[in-house]
Amino acid sequence: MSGRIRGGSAHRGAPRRLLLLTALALVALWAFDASSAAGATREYWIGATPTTWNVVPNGRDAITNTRYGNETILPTVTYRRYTRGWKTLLRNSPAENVDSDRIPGPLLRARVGDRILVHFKNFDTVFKRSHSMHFHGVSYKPSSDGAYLPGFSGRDGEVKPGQTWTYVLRAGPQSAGFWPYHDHSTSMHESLAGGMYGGLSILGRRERAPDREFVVVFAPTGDFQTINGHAFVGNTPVYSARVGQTVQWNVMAIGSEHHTFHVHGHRWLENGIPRDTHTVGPAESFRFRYREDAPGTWYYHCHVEDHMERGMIGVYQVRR
Ligand SMILES: [Cu+2]
Repeated sequence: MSGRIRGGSAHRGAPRRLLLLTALALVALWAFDASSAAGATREYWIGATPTTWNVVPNGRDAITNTRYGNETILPTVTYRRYTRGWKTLLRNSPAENVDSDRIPGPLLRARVGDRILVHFKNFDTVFKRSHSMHFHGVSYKPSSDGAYLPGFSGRDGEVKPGQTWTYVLRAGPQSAGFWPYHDHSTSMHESLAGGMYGGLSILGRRERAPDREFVVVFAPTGDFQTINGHAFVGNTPVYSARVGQTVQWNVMAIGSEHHTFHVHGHRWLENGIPRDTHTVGPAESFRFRYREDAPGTWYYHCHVEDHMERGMIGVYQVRR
């Protein structure tokens, strides 16, 4: 009897240890999850840098065979990516998008839970204007709003030539998606006309990155209607993918007009409904994904006809 009791108590000891170990493991797992939930810190070094931009580098509209001269070249200021401390200029985009090295600005990537530090320096020694960065889709204090508000805003909203500012942003649960950023200083109007805008691509906490990711910014540039600052097939970005890849398009509009994004030969689901067009107004943005299954050379363009004619059209190539 007593032996059975002893035995029993000996057996009760083992489950207790097991329980304790399980509890410890659960606490460790929770702590690990909490630390990953706290997210990473992502740092970007960006400059507002004077440049000369050609809206139609090859000098022609290949569809109508119209020729253009020097009227397509404009001096401007764009957002450019640098190494730490603004030591060396980098390409804004990876090589897959050879056309958008200055317009749009660098694609800022993050994941829900991350903190994003954007170190900004104004290198505008040509026009000598103040500049700033104002971000959609993320959380921040007023000192990282980047908007000039007379009598209230600080240096974040008017970074003068030679000055710097660090914007502190947080990607929260409502930040997953594609969002614009742009100059919101006193020179906002000239800056937006000249290409000072870019995008944030934020993944959900456990969302997988797509195989291919494209950025399309609809905006007027000079007398043209442009995609990433360029007009007409042969100048606008040529995007490519392979059958079987997950493709994500990030689309936004800047300016005073609405645009209708359309890609040929493809459809995607929005709230379960198949779509092949989607309208974006000023500073609106959207993203969508599909698994590529349509080999060929296709158009993507704004479907507002006047905009198409003035350059808002590009090529998308899908290989087997
Ligand atoms: Cu349009």
